[in-house]
Amino acid sequence: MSRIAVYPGSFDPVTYGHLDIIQRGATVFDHIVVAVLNNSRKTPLFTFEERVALLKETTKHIPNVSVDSFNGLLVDYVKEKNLRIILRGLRAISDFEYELQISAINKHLDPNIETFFMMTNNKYSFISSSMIKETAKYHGNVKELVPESVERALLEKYNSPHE
Ligand code: COD
Repeated sequence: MSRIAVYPGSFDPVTYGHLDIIQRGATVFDHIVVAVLNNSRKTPLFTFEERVALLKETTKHIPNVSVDSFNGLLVDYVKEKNLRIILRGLRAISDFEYELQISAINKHLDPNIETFFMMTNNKYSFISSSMIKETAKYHGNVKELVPESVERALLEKYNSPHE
């Protein structure tokens, strides 16, 4: 039986923190489906298409990783794909409370679903997409925090006359 995990998120944008979880997850599970939420409550900086494209570009070297998207409830997406494992990353206590809540509601909605957590890599424990955006907005250096393609995309966003 092959073990396929869904790694869901906003990925606005993908960081080395996310990529570390994907990379390590891909050594534990047979396949990782990175699932990008399309209809977020928050207004993302990057469009849905841009977030998916950056994820595809930055994970293309890992053969057992694919990128997909979902709308609505995560449990419905996971069920529809005939899967049952959700993979999430944990950084600090602040993540724990939120993650505990969403894993509990997901379990309530579908008892067949199991959420697995991977601890952050110490090197990337302080990285979040929101901090990356704020740093890039004020022209701080994000070089070691995101891949080059993401750094370029951030530069374009914040140098564009619409921002
Ligand atoms: N190190 C380790 N892990 C990290 C790091 C890092 N530096 N940075 C982020 N992560 C982890 C996060 O902890 C998370 O597990 C994952 O990477 C993705 O993070 P984000 O921030 O891109 O994505 P989120 O947390 O905004 O994604 C939330 C979902 C989209 C999964 C959630 O809102 C959802 O499922 N929405 C659909 C509606 C639904 O079903 N809701 C639940 C019932 S109410």
